[in-house]
Amino acid sequence: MTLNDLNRVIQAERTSPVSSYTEWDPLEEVIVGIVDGASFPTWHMSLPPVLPLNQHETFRQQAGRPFPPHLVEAARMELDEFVRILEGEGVTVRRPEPIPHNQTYSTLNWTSTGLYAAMPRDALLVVGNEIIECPMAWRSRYYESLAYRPLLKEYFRAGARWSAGPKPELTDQQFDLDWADPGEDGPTRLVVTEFEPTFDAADFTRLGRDIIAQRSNVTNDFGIEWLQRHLGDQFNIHVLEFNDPHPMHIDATLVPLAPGKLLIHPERVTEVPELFKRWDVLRAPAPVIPDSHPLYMTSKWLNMNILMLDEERVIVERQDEPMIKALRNFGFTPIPCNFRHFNSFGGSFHCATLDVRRRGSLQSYL
Ligand code: DAV
Repeated sequence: MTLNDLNRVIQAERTSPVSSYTEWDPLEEVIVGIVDGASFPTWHMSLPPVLPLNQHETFRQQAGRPFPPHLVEAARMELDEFVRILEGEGVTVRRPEPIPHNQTYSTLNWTSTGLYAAMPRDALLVVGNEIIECPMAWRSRYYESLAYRPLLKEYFRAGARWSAGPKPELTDQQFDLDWADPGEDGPTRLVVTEFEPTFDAADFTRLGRDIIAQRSNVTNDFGIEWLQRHLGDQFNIHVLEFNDPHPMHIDATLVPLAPGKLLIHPERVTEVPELFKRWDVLRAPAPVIPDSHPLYMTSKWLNMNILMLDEERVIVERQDEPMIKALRNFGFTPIPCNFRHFNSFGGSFHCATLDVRRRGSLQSYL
């Protein structure tokens, strides 16, 4: 074997189709979710701690049935526009496979139907060249990662590392059966217990060697500890607490945009965390989604749930003029895309994507 051959072998071993350390390195490949078969999940006590109050009755009544077809169709068209924009910006876009979300499945202890494969950000976590299937706390999301299995197998074969958190049993012991709403001003009370590790990837945000996490109604200390030990000493997970009585997912609360630039929720983040003391901070402008627009699963602060294509370009909701203006003034180049109908399903551009590959290497930014 010549030295050239040897170099080629070493190079092949080093390349992985999965490689992403931050939320802002130049984006090369992304998974965009799909709304096919999106279905109201089987009702469970893990839902009310995070669903808007005015949706509880709808979710109880519609459990196991499809979301309204005209809303699903409108969201699908917006996803198609989003994909065209990403491809136009030079990003490779991949999609999951549709799976039957309204089919009843069971474990040894319980039965449920599913939800959707619209939010790859929740189910899968990319850290470096590794892609991790998350041990999600909702019974309705137990098999969600199956929609991504064809991609996971392909990435693994091409050199990525592929792993999964310990599959939780999600028995009643996993949930605080006495959970009662603490109210908007009450102390945060989380519905998930420490019975087994659970986490959603969207409770983590990546800044190279440092990863910011929050405990939430789906992410417990056990899950965060599992992830820290799994990732090893190269990474440092910092757990922060916010002024959010119903936490689920950090990506409408604390959003690192680029090195030294942080977007924060003006009410949930009352004081800039010590870690970010040297960063420039943008307080998110108030969201503009009208009250008449259905939001099944979240607050209106999805306006913060943006996707960075690199340290300048950022995808923003087309009708969200205050956010477009604020980001431009903060030094970014906003690229508008219609996404309000997709928002109805519980996320925006960050939730709807998983950045599989960004050009860049492991660095420290804090
Ligand atoms: O503001 O209701 C949205 C997070 C979506 N992953 C909120 C949280």
